[in-house]
Amino acid sequence: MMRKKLWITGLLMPAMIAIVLFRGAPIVRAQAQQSQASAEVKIDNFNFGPGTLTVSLGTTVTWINHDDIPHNVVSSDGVFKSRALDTDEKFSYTFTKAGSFSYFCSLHPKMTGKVVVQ
Ligand SMILES: [Cu+2]
Repeated sequence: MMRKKLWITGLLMPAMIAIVLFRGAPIVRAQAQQSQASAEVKIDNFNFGPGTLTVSLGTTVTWINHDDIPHNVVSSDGVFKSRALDTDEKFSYTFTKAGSFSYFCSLHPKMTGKVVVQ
């Protein structure tokens, strides 16, 4: 009887600790994402600046059009796509996967840029 009780305790305790640990993990991750940085790409004189932007995972990148004509921001791999941005309009995208993301303006395909997510 005594041995059986000990055996159950020995099995249940690690299981309960594991549940507590696994339950706690997503909360920590959510808080980490909320404190992530943001970055900015300026669209000016038919250029994306900086042309290559390097950010950490979870960063929200905002493109702002400073030109007098509309531009958009279109991912080469279909990851994100903005509508046409008029002067001073913004488009934001949060990068949740690591990698290199090339993009362009589909109104002026020679306008290209890249976001590197580490
Ligand atoms: Cu453009």
